[in-house]
Amino acid sequence: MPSSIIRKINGLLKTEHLGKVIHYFDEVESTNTTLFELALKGASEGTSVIADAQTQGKGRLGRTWVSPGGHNLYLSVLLRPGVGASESTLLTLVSSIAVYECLKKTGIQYPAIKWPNDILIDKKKIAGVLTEMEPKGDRADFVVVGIGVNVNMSRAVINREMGDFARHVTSVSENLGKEVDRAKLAADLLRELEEWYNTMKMRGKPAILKEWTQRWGGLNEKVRVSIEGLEVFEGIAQGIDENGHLLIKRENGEITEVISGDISFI
Ligand code: BT5
Repeated sequence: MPSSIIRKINGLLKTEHLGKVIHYFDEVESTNTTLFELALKGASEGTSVIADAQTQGKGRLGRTWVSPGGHNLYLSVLLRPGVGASESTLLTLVSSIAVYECLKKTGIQYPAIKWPNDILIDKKKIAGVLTEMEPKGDRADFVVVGIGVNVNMSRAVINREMGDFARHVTSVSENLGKEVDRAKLAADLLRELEEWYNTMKMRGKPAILKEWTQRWGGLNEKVRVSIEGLEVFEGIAQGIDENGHLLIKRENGEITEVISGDISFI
């Protein structure tokens, strides 16, 4: 993704704030790390970092986001929402809705959100969101929203890059049967993110929880919950509570709240 992409994104961008300043790199360790440093130096809300490749792309809980150059979108956006630190998890839900909507508008028919931060198509992962927050007292000083979208990876590239979990991974081009313009996708995604961020600010938490749940692929699904790689228990996914925590109904009827972890469908 050459740096002329920034000019192209600027030409296509329909936002008021997000992405008005974009820092582009051919390669970084992690766009989230780069943007976090800019944020600590006082970068303004909406400042974004895009890279063609990441050498240490981050997932949650110390995991890796496989980030080869030439194919995908690795985007981080700085938000200064002025909310309580605990409210900032809402931004993961906001970002997941934005990715979902962006993919739909790109022509993908059946995306689904998987708790807490994955976007799947046919149970294969096409995108992931990693939000990182800098606290200031009991407030969030800022939140870095990192979004990775598999855009133009062919099946051969996915197999080469993703190794053992290639069968659980897909891309936009694999689903549409054609490549898409990464600059346009980036501009569209920034637009969606701004729209849903504004929705959060104007309509509040209940609206976001409702919109997220409508796009969630897990309601009433039987799932296995694991925390830090340990298989913990099975149950039926019931929904999320007001903190965005997943509610699982166990066999004995008890409801367990999952704050952080992974689920797989069974
Ligand atoms: C995520 O973590 O899904 C968050 C991914 C966020 C990536 C973006 S890229 C821009 C910004 N800068 C960063 O450094 N990060 C963000 P998690 O739920 O923990 O999922 C990680 C798991 O997804 C891995 O353990 C793999 O199983 C799988 N995975 C890794 N790379 C993948 C890829 N490119 N496509 C699909 N699945 C992948």
